[in-house]
Amino acid sequence: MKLWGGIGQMNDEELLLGAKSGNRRNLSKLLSRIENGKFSFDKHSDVWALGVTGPPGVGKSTLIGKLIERWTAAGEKVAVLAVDPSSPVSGGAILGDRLRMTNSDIGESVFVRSLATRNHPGGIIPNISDMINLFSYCGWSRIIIETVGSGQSEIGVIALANRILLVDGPDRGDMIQAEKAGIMEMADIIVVNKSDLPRAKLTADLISESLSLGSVDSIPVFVTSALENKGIDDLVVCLDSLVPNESRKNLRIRQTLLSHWTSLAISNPQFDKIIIDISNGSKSISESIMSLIELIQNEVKP
Ligand SMILES: Nc1nc2c(ncn2[C@@H]2O[C@H](COP(=O)(O)OP(=O)(O)OP(=O)(O)O)[C@@H](O)[C@H]2O)c(=O)[nH]1
Ligand SMILES: [Mg+2]
Repeated sequence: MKLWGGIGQMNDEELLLGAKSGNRRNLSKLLSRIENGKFSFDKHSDVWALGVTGPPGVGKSTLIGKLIERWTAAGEKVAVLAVDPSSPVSGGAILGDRLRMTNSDIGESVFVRSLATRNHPGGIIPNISDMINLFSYCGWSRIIIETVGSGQSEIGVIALANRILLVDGPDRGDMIQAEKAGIMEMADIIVVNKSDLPRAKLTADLISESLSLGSVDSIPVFVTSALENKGIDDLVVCLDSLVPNESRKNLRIRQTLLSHWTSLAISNPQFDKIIIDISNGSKSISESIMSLIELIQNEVKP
């Protein structure tokens, strides 16, 4: 029998075998190896991944908690990747702990992993797609990625999912950011949460209206209260029957490509030096881009 401490010595194949048969510690270890660039897993399977994004504090984690309850009750295994969870109550690991504490059956079918972008150059976590593939390979049938905000790196992350849910609060102002950032174009479903507060319905109507004016084809807009458990069942039905949209696929690939490219550039050890070269006039922007391409090429070569 292996001692607990032995897990660090296990090779990738041993860990993978355990993770596939339900060993959470093995899965966790492999996720760390992926995060640290020590293991890659690009085996494609029929992945079901949902990106959940939206402005801070609109109730994304609370809503995800409700989705988890519904899905685990229906026999699904739900994995959550919480990128930069900021909510002390429901974010990241605490969400998982709470679910495990309240219902051990649910706990077994839920896996929550927090990822901090501050640990990575340029705020971009590489290889999240490998994590998604790994979850799927290990039998996790619902994979959720939560991000907050609408910066380039968040969009790059969310675009890795093949379904996107944009969550807004009852205050319309926040959503404008998402529109500007182009997240709305990638969203398959929009939810206005906190319907127990005034203006949520009005906000949903305004969003539907602005969608019908634009070029975006019909995106369902739901109104929910995660707090009062309202509107969740309809949302789950819609999510379950959602077929990944082909026309949005290229938009997502575009975002993924851009964020990976940025990540490669920023994480290059010469990046800061190149900036100094531009700053003191010894290199032009186009010369610097050529240098970067060359550096990246040499790095990527086996
Ligand atoms: N009134 C009301 N409050 C809600 C609802 N859903 C969530 N909240 C509250 O809103 C606050 C933020 O909820 P979170 O679920 O952490 O929101 P979030 O969008 O995940 O937050 P970040 O990850 O920090 O961006 C908490 O105090 C929740 O209890 C809702 O439907 N109605
Ligand atoms: Mg959250």
